[in-house]
Amino acid sequence: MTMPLLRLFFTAISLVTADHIIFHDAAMSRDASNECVCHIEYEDGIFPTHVVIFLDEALMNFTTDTEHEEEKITAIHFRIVEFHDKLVNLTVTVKETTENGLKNETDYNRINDTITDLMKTSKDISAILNATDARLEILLNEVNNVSSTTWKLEKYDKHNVLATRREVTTLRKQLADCEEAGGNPNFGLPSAGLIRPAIGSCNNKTLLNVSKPLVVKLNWRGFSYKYGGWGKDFALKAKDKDKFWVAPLNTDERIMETYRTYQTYHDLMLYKHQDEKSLSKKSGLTLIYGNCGQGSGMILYNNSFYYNCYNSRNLCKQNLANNQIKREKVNNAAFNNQVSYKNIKWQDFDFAGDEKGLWVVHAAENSKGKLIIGKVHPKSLKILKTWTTTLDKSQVTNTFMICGVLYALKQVSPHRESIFYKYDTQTGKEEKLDIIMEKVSDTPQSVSYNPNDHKIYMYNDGYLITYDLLFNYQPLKTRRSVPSNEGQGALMLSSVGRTQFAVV
Ligand SMILES: *[C@@H]1O[C@H](CO)[C@@H](O)[C@H](O)[C@H]1NC(C)=O
Ligand SMILES: *[C@@H]1O[C@H](CO)[C@@H](O)[C@H](O)[C@H]1NC(C)=O
Ligand SMILES: *[C@@H]1O[C@H](CO)[C@@H](O)[C@H](O)[C@H]1NC(C)=O
Ligand SMILES: *[C@@H]1O[C@H](CO)[C@@H](O)[C@H](O)[C@H]1NC(C)=O
Ligand SMILES: *[C@@H]1O[C@H](CO)[C@@H](O)[C@H](O)[C@H]1NC(C)=O
Ligand SMILES: *[C@@H]1O[C@H](CO)[C@@H](O)[C@H](O)[C@H]1NC(C)=O
Ligand SMILES: *[C@@H]1O[C@H](CO)[C@@H](O)[C@H](O)[C@H]1NC(C)=O
Ligand SMILES: *[C@@H]1O[C@H](CO)[C@@H](O)[C@H](O)[C@H]1NC(C)=O
Ligand SMILES: CC(=O)N[C@H]1CO[C@H](CO)[C@@H](O)[C@@H]1O
Repeated sequence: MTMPLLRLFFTAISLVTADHIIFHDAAMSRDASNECVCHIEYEDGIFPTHVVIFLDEALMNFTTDTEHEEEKITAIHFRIVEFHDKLVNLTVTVKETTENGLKNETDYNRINDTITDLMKTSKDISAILNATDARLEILLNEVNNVSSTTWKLEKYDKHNVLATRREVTTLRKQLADCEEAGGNPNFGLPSAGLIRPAIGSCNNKTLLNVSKPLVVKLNWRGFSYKYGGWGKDFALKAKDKDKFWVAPLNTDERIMETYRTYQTYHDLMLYKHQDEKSLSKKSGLTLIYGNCGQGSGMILYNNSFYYNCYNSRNLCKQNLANNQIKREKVNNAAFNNQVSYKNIKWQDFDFAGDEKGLWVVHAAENSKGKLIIGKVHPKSLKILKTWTTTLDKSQVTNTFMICGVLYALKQVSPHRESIFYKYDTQTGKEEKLDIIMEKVSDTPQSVSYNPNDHKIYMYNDGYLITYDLLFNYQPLKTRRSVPSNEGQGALMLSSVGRTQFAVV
């Protein structure tokens, strides 16, 4: 008798905002070959992405409006001080006049002018106050509207997550029941199809596919800040692994002058409680950029921020705990936009953090622009070992590392990239592949893998985006008494984009 094989079908059918899972009503079924089968689909547009975009814009508007109102209030303050001074002077003059009498017409005119002036000032002030009141009321209404929208969003979100969890639990139970009914000798062990690849392990962690993109947010500086990077702490089991960072470059698309970190996803979503680091220094009237970053290859790794130092072939590292900056030169490395990625400026160096540690990707003056992978010592910033690939760095849009394997991207259309190449630093083997990654906009300025949640973080023309990963599943020999060819290709859903909202 052949044992029933457990299978989970995963069909993604959405465009950009795939974020809700629908489980088919039909009870767990068995197909012709006696397999337990259940279907999962992603449905488009359930999560109100448009509401998030509206909140983004409203928040941006508030910041501008509030600054505007503050300016007006400062102006009023000065006029009131002036009014007060004039009033004091008038009181003195009137007192003198009552004591000594009016001497002549000049005296009288002087007092008359002062009174007229005061009346005019008082009118101006009340007009400004009146206008400010009205404007403040509108602002207040808008704040109320936004907070109720935010509240709705959160409420929606919690329900969605809970519902999804309930569905997953039901599904697990159904699969277990089905497996048991088939007399599976592994009964009692977790269902094979639902095991996620272990965080930190590199056992057969071969990338097989990526999900649709999930647009998390626009960066905090706005639409015009098209270059930059974002993500979490990419060091395996980092102490603060839920901390987010967002680092938009200046609009010159070169200098990283400032970046922000957020302790929680909630804070990131609402742009709240940020810790902002400023890397430029003022000297008199000029700004000094020596400690600033250059290009979009930065990452946060083990609570330090790693980046290419401005105008140099140095690697820089800022310790978030004490703000201290350390730098180290990479001899012979191409720098200052000499060998960047394709259609991306100033990214001569690209950091990555994975299960195996800290990496930096670059090219060298004497490597004819070939992409070099360097293993970096996190403390000393020294490059411990390098691997030279056959790829032209300038022909690749971006790269990321998983378990010491470099994956490289190239553009196939404005909304699609292909992961077309990989290089294994363990074996020195290169391979071609073709995994399509959809984008919301043309250019992926920064693409990084996070070993702590198996997601890819992309900074896509100012939008912050994540992808879930599908790894190849290798059935364990002890798990099935009858090995099947089909098991080899079965997909495993490593994690679902929407679960991020559970952090709220
Ligand atoms: C990756 O998944 C998509 C569906 O999201 C599918 O159309 C595509 O064929 C898959 N690619 C590979 C290489 O399996
Ligand atoms: C933001 O301001 C712009 C310009 O004044 C306006 O068109 C837009 O509706 C505002 N957005 C929100 C969400 O208040
Ligand atoms: C008040 O009187 C003093 C002395 O006469 C003069 O210097 C000052 O400018 C006056 N202030 C105003 C606001 O007119
Ligand atoms: C008016 O009286 C003031 C002193 O109170 C004096 O300084 C001024 O010269 C007089 N003007 C005329 C036109 O007499
Ligand atoms: C007082 O000043 C106002 C404005 O300058 C003028 O219109 C008015 O005629 C003056 N009054 C006298 C009595 O001069
Ligand atoms: C204040 O504004 C209201 C309407 O906005 C207007 O009717 C009133 O005349 C204004 N008062 C002043 C002193 O400008
Ligand atoms: C709140 O904003 C939304 C989106 O612009 C709008 O449709 C709605 O009418 C607003 N509600 C109030 C009470 O202003
Ligand atoms: C992170 O830093 C701590 C000390 O601050 C160290 O013990 C740990 O090994 C580091 N982790 C990685 C992945 O480098
Ligand atoms: C570490 C590990 O589990 N490696 C296995 C990966 O899969 C191949 C077969 O596809 C095995 O031969 C390896 O032992």
